[in-house]
Amino acid sequence: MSGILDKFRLDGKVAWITGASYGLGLAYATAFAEVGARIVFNDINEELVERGLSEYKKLGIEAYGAVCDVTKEEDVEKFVADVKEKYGPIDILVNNAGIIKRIPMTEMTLAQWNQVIDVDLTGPFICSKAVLPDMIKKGEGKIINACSMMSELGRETVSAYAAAKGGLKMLTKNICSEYGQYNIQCNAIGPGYIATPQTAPLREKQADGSMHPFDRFIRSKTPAQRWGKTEDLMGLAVFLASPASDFINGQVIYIDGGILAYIGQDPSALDVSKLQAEEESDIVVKDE
Ligand code: NAP
Ligand code: GCO
Repeated sequence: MSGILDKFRLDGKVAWITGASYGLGLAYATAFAEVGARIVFNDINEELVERGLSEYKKLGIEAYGAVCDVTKEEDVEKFVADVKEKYGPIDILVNNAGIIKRIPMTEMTLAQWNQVIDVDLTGPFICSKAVLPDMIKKGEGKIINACSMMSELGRETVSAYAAAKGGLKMLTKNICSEYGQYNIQCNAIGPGYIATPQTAPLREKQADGSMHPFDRFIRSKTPAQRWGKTEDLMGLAVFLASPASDFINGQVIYIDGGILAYIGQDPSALDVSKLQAEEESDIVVKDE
């Protein structure tokens, strides 16, 4: 009989993490590699793929990376076929690639709305559809979706993102419902506010050196009073990708330092002097 820790291993499994050149995707991939998986990833352009490949090399991980837009079905089918030819069928898919546009709904164009829905909701549909037939044949498979606080909560300026992440929660439940009979588990990770480039605009210091009001706000909403780190998500990712979670299906598990459990405190009451300064390296603002 194998021990409990063996159930968390991914030896011989092919794990595809979408949009995994940096940020949360890189963290998931790093964790999977540590427990034995073969890592394959895609990203939206050559520059990002190169950046990813050099990150994995630095970490001692032999990863396969290629350009592939998750919103383009032909690109995705080609990526999946190439991986199958090189390493065999994909055992684990993490639908990690995502974008956000922080624009008030009345100012958001239809094109901007569609772009967010395409990447954050239709992308996971396309990628899951591409890997499911081989998972069904094999009689096993794991799909992990990147949900969000916005799968449960609304907030000003993120209408398309919230609609997509709420939809992704239901796609998670539906994949579970349709394909659970083939020993395929589809669950989601719902990160709270994690320090990555995606959230850098919300943490940027003000011109006078003071905290960004949203930074103060989110710490006052988080019992842990800090932003999450990418490492905070690694354990759950391995669990959901591994046989240790074989009877968990259709769930969204939130890693949010307690945000969803807490009504929050008055932001002005936060003792800022006690809060740790964020790593400067996290504050790389991306265009929205
Ligand atoms: P990120 O830093 O923006 O990384 C996502 C990656 O996906 C980027 O490399 C991005 O490229 C790529 N991408 C964008 N569009 C793509 C497409 N059409 N095809 C392929 N790749 C594409 O995001 P993150 O902060 O690591 O977050 C990863 C996932 O977790 C996202 O789905 C995000 O919504 C979700 N999430 C993040 C947080 C958080 O606090 N950071 C919280 C909850 C949920 P570009 O850099 O060119 O956009
Ligand atoms: C925001 C967005 C994201 C968050 C995340 C929360 O509030 O601007 O919701 O930037 O990072 O998805 O889980």
